[in-house]
Amino acid sequence: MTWGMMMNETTLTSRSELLWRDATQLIPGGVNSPVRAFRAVGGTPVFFERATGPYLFDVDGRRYVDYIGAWGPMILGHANPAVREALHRAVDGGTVFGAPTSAEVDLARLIHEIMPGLEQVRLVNSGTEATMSALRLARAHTGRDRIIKFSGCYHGHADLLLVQAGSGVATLGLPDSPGVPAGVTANTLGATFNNPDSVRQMFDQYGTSIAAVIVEPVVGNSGTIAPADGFLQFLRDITRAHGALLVFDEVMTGFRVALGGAQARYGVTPDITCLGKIVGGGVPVGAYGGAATIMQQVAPAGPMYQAGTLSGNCLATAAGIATLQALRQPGFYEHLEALGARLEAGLLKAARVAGVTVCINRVGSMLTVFFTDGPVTDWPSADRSNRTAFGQFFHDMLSRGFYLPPAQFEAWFISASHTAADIDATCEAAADAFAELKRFT
Ligand code: KE4
Repeated sequence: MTWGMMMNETTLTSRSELLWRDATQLIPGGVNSPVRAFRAVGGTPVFFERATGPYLFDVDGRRYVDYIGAWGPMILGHANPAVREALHRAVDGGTVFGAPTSAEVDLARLIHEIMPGLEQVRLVNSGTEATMSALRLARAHTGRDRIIKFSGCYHGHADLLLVQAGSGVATLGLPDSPGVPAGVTANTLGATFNNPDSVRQMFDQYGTSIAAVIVEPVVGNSGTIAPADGFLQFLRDITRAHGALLVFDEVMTGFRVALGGAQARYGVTPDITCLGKIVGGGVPVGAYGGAATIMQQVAPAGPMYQAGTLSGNCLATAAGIATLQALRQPGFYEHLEALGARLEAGLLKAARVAGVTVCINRVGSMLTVFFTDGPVTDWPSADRSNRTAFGQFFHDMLSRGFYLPPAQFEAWFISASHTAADIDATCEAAADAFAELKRFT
């Protein structure tokens, strides 16, 4: 099969092409979130009409094994029966009241039980809202203005965080988005993940004016990058020593890399935790939380303002509660770990046999295949990946019925609904895709 034939095969999704033509006329870039537009890999995005378990079905009825999982939320798999039942029950009683409900208390209690460091938690509607609010809170609590973030980490699209971001910003090569005034990012300092000296330099220079360090404790938005031994504890120690707050952006890692998130997996408790994705079970939910002494700053308990019409709505709380309850089942994360290890081993073997150089980083059920020799420990090393090779691999796998994130700098996600047979079929397809790639490079 030639590369050209593969492209024809991939783009042989006629209804997708028709829909794409309308979408690009009516929606900026044809999508409601940039990374979906295939800009990094080329070709026409596939339009989907339904999903169940680990499978997506496109508008032409083709089935794909899904490794995006809606970019993280679908850890149980698509259309999970318990989540559907909870949503059906909720929707029959009304979707949102704009007034307190018991389900909001139940979800807050569940989050606290799973992540005890969140003595209090505020629900919002997206990960962006969670991180934006968390940093406003850190500034309010400390009375300081400066923030440290890490290159290649993406924390949503709030103005102050669109600096050296990862995910779609890195994919689209948008160094710093237009429309963000210089004054807004002037207090956002950039450091390098897994590089303590880059953080020390900032504190040496700006120590008493730094309100917080925000970090993806396991980076997902440069592709998957695990913290080096001791790095998270180093951040915990240096922020405490300088009176700054440590903010874990666990929008992706929360309930993903362990039930209690990265803070449980690595035994480091931040001052503020940001959540999203899984906590909503596929319905828009974000959250931020921490010690009551800090959260008491948040209106109406305190002066730091943050609000949201649909925060804690009945559908969000129903789906979130059903999802978190399912994650607490014994053996859930052991099962995900086994699937992740199986996929990693199978992909490494497939690449080795084909003679293709890749570096695979994995933490539990999130992983990334970098087309570089590695190791990949930070954004600069991730950035050396061969984007063209990734694009060819992506389209070959897509044509074989496997839907990977359409960008090198993203994480693949495995759900509890994936089977060993799905994993093995993925590795078999990858063996052929790597072999094809070898022919072109
Ligand atoms: P949302 O505002 O998209 O709900 O969350 C922003 C966010 C915050 N923090 C982390 C660690 C995140 O990964 C995200 C969003 N992740 C991207 C994928 N890398 C969402 C996909 C998209 O942008 O369409």
